[in-house]
Amino acid sequence: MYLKRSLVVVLFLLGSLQASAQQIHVVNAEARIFNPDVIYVKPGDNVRFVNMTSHDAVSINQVPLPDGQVYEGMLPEGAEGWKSKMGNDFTLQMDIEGVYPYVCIPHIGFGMVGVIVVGEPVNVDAAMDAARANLTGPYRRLIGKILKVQRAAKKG
Ligand SMILES: [Cu+2]
Repeated sequence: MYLKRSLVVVLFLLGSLQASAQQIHVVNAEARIFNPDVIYVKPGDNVRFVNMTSHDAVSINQVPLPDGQVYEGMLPEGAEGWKSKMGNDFTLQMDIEGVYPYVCIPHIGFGMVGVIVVGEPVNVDAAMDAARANLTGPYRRLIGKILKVQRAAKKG
């Protein structure tokens, strides 16, 4: 009896540790925007994209450009990024610290873009330099979002 109760207590404690260690954050695709457009999470947290019926979400380094090129230098070192399936809700686990600019390809012309910030925005200055130097056409919409993160980081 006593042993059983202790086991329940231990399991409960493990459960709450797990809950506090890993949070799920939701990004809602609303018409032509991601809400919130900039989201701050901790390393190990999940980010869930919902209402993605007519949208996708693609990290800027995985956007297929017409000439076979890709945009580099805007994700943290070692981060692979992601490319969601058009129309599908999905969940990311964010492990590597830094900023992750991303876009909805069908609605890039409307400025449907966002940034995920994991822990400290360690690469925000590099991301901004790369964005200003390399982004073309409607993808330059990301500059304003990265700027938002950069300004918040400077305020401390
Ligand atoms: Cu969209």
